Parts: sequence; C-alpha cells; structure tokens
Amino acid sequence: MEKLIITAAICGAEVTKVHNPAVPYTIDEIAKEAHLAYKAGASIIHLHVREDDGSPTQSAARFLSCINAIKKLCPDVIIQPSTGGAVGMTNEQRIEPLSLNPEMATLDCGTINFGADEIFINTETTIIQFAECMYENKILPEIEVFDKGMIDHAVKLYRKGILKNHLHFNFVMGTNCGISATPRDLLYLYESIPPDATFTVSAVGKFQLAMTTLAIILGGNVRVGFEDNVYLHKGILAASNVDFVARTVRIANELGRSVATPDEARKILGLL
Ligand code: KMH
Ligand code: ZN
Repeated sequence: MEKLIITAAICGAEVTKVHNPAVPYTIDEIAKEAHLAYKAGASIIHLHVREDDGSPTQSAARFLSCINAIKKLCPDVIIQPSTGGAVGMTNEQRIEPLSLNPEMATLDCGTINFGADEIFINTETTIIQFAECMYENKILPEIEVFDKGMIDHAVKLYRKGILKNHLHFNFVMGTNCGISATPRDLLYLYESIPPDATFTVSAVGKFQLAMTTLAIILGGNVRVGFEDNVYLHKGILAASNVDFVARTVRIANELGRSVATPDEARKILGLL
C-alpha cells in the first residue's frame, strides 16, 4: 500500500473557540497549530483563515500572511487553501486564495444543505469556473464530496475535459444532510471513484475515528482536525490538532501503514 497522507484541517470556518478554546484564529495561532500538526505527521494543511476576532475570511492578503507564517516554520508542508470559505460567502470572495498559486486547493463539487436554512451553494457553473481557474494556475484540486452524486459529477467533468489533473477526492462524511458515516457508505464512495484516483476521508464529530481508521485499512488517506471534530474522546476536548494527528499516526503504525512526508505525498498526488 502507498504511504498514508495525513491532512490537518486545523481551523475550519464555522468552528469557534466557544466549541473548543484551542481553535486557532490569529496568524500566530494558525501557524503554531500547522507546525505542530506537521511535526506530528501531517503533510497537508487544509487552510481556512480568520480575522483576529475569529470571523472567517477568504482575503488573499490574510491567506498570504498565514501561508508565509506557516512556511517559515515548516517550509516543505503542502498548503491547501479552502475555496469553500464559509456558508454565505460570494464566489468572488471564495476564489481569492487561488490568486496565490498554492499547490492544491479544495473544489467543492455540489450544493448541499448544512441544516436549518443553511445551504452551501456550488452550482455547476461555479464548479467549472473554480476548476478552470485551478487548472490555469497549476493548482491541484482536492474534490470535496459530501454525497455520492458529487463523485459522479466530478467524473463527468473529467470525461468532458474540464477536470484534467489526477483525481483526488475527499469524502466528507456524517454532515447533517450529506452522506452518513457508516462502513457501508464509505465502501460505496470508495467503489465509486475511478481505479487510479486517490481519496482522503474526513468524517465529522464522533464519526471521525471509525471512518478514518477504515480509510487507513482501505489504502486511503485521512483528514483530521478541528474543522471536523473538536473532541478527542466523548466529552473530552482535544488540546490541539496534534492530538488527532498523533492518534492517526499511532493507528496507522499499528495497521502497518507508514506515514508520508510532504514530498512523498506530492509524488502520490502527482505534484512531483
Ligand atoms: N466551510 C464550508 C462552507 C472547503 O473547505 O472547501 C466549506 C468547506 C469546504 O469547508
Ligand atoms: Zn474546509
């Protein structure tokens, strides 16, 4: 099996210090969490950024400051800005970080309810616009999948020549209105991607540990971090993203998967 790529989603856009006081907001806090996660075994940092008061922003300037601060501490880590941003942001806001030419960025491949009246809108026009912008700027999309149809849509876009890079998926499981987080659901997603595609598994809250462990067994990759889960155990908050990364490394070692360095991750993803 390939080595295991661990992504740390260190801060997200919606989770706050009310949920867990260790959620990073400031540039220093974000850089410190990224560095600790990297030292623990993460090769990719999935990046959202915040103003100092915690409000989410897609400002390219703020992303640049955070990326520079992270790169100062861990120059070789892969940084993957979000183009999802926070619910309610405009496409113009969401696409801003692509102007920085990161190695990777997320590409959310469908619209989904997030509960109550919240809708995370990704029309086909938006997906194509973001995909084309990434291709022009040599940015590898990580295709965010909240439901199985989003895989099918991405594969159609690949066949039409709109998505042209190596296909790398992230299965986000267990959200309020998306695909559930059971072994059956994960096998269904796993069996639905093209044979030469790669995948990562993210699952929210209490589903994270089981689904990411199954991902390791299946030869997939893992995303952990505060964006998806703030509890290390039932009722026990994680002190840092490191807690999740370190636990993933321990499980991977037990299961015989060694952990990829950033350059090894680049090779697996076709970035090198
Ligand atoms: N915060 C969500 C609205 C991504 O990073 O691309 C979108 C999200 C997905 O987190
Ligand atoms: Zn995200």
